[in-house]
Amino acid sequence: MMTNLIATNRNTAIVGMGATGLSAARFLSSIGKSFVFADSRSEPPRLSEVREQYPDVSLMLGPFAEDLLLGFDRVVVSPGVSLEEPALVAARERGVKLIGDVELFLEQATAPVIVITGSNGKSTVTTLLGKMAEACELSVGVGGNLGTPMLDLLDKRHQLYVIELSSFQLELVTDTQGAIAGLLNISPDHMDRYAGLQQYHAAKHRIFLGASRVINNRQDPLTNPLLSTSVKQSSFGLNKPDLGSFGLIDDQGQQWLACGLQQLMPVSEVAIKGTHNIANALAALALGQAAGLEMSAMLETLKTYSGLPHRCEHIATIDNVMYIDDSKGTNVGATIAALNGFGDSAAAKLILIAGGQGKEQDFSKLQKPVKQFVKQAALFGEDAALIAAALQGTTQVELCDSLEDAVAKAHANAESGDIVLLSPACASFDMFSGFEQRGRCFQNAVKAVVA
Ligand code: UMA
Ligand code: ADP
Repeated sequence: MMTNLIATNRNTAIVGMGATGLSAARFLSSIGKSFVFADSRSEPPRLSEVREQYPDVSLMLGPFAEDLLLGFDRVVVSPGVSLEEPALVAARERGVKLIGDVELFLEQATAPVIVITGSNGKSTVTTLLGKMAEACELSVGVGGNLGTPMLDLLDKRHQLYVIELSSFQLELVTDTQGAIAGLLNISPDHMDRYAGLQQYHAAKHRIFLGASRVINNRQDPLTNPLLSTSVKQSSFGLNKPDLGSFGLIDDQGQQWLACGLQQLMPVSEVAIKGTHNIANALAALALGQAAGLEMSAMLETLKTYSGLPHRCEHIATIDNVMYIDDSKGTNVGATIAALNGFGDSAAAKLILIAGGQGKEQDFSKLQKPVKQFVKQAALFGEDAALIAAALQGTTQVELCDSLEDAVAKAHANAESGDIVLLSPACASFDMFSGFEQRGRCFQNAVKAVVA
């Protein structure tokens, strides 16, 4: 059991004045605890909001001095700040307690909690599970890395929480306090923050610490939990399931979602499309079942839930050319899934728009699906040249000045039956405020070229 993180009236610093930092401030204020703020930026974006709401709270702004946090008992660290930051390393060495919003949240939550992580598919599975819980008429809090900070979800009336966790948020987690934990998949991401895949993998696997039930992807060995057999485990995958697990069964040429031997629903009736989304649907069923959600309500949800914006979202079909916005494809693994998701019918019909901040990824992993499916790659952004070098010899490459330029080039080259897919495999922060703005820019550019 975790020691009570908020009981004592201790000297607390909140590091980071973003969504998490502000939610921690609201939470601490609501229980009458004092705190100070620190942010390494001299003018963090929400500075005026903080000054207005917390006129009496001290703000420590600008690059962190190594001894900045030594005088505190406890530091609430925002996920965007690396634990390798020298001020945090020094604080930890001095015995200062570092915590994240996950620990504060889990200590307060009075309803069962489902926590979900993975390199890709987290937001889709989290949202889907939220809808499934609503279909079961439960009061449910849905958020975390998805958007709404989890501390803002706390509500005694909730009967369930569904929380998306990033590897950053998991770094300080030591006990998920009996949560139902799901690890969807692991492929390299955030390699600019981690020393290597091993460190990223270790952060993701912290989701299993202290969990009461665990669900993993049996087709992705990197998700295998290293746990004692006393913890109840089940799995999902796109192959035939074992008893108690979720997967696919072929029945006279038709694929069915299945639990063990039980056929649940034809795959063709699932509203979200693409092979990766069928895996997401199975993961949601496995997690939902572990939380006691009613199967019939979950299956009904799968028939209607059409997915989140900017995840393989169909934007328009013009002159028989389909335009797809997968702006949330922010790493190589996501883009590979998006390309494979169209299946063999898309061979040599895809025009891929990709690029942005590469986060030190290995783009050579794109070679195989690009060679198989992509007739042209229109590349833009900070690391376009790196991607072009990795794709050499696999497809025709166009280097573009901007996303608008990439859309114009794709439009000019597209023929009837082609698919123009924005799936950048990169972060967007070199040119945009985030993947949403990049997606909106793509959609506007599509409207502009076809006008
Ligand atoms: N920053 C500084 N100095 C600081 C504090 C932050 O430069 O002292 C920078 C960070 O490096 C980062 C930015 O400010 O570039 C935001 O960092 P933050 O920790 O303040 O982020 P929040 O606004 O609290 O938002 C976080 C998640 N962001 C990150 O982990 C970077 C949000 O996920 C999440 O929705 C929110 O908490 C609520 O839980 C976003 C994200 O990009 C969607 N997540 C990454 C991903 O999905 O790949 C992990
Ligand atoms: P996350 O929250 O983990 O970023 P999302 O559900 O927002 O995941 O999906 C982001 C992108 O990842 C999608 O646009 C798609 O390209 C890809 N993706 C979604 N689900 C999967 C999956 N199960 N496996 C691999 N890639 C996926």
